[in-house]
Amino acid sequence: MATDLATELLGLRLRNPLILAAGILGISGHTLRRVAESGAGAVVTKSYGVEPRVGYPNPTVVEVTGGLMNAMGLPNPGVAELKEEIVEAKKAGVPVIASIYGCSGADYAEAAEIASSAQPQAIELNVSCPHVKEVGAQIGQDADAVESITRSVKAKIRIPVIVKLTPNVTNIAEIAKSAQSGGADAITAINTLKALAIDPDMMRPILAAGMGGLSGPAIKPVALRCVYEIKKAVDIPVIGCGGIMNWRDAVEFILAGASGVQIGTALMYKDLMVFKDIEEGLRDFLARKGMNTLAELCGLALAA
Ligand code: RRO
Repeated sequence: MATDLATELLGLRLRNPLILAAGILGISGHTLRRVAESGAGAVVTKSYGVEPRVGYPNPTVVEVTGGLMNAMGLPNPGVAELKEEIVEAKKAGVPVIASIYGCSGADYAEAAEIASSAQPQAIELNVSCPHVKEVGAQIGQDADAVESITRSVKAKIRIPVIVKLTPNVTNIAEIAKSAQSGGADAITAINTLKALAIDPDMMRPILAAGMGGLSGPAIKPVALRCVYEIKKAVDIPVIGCGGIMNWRDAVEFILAGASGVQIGTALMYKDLMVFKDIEEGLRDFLARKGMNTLAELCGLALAA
């Protein structure tokens, strides 16, 4: 039997477990389609809310040791605009996941309902942006809010709901359990880590918004720890996200129990080839280990 990277996730069949993370190349259907055609197994859109948002002024991104910091401020044209982007993205033939945000259960439910009318294959609830007040990590740090928002969304839509969590909490496993109690079908772990960069010459924070979210290789061990802790606490699938740059990183997340991995910052360093590169590396790794499927690898490190 040949090595097969196909992954069963949320009742969907992904040709491989490599998913474009929210926020990178995800605002337009054309870029989503390009990413899908470059080898991703599924793609996640930028986070959309009920109302349009301009986002923060520049600078919104800065490179730091070990990765990038961003404070984009959720720029998006409003979820009503998402439909044509999803229609375009779906032409590539891989699952499209719509990321949405809000500031209350009613808000999330409305955004989810509008987004699902565009027929994405799943919805990802962003309850974890580290630097936009009221619509981000403030929700994701509150276990009761995560549970009730998830429940409100599940009551409104039929497609699978993924909840993307923030690492900026004391006990991420408890938050994951709340998402599961609210009816989440899967968890994505993690969003960016709240961080600060200061320019010594300017004597002020570099990003216009002050604080930002750190992504990239610097956060990989934190993300891996979160996936491991969550997987031990819940029964639903976990999607790993945070600093995955190559096939070895992807293998580590799968060993920690991830059923799929999201890739974002690596695109800034490695371009769209990253999906094919990681796919090839994963295939070779499985063959070297005498395994045929990713399911054989998933969670093996949890027993240790
Ligand atoms: O738009 C952003 O500034 C942003 C979001 Br919504 C998020 O979820 N995570 C992040 O690092 N930045």
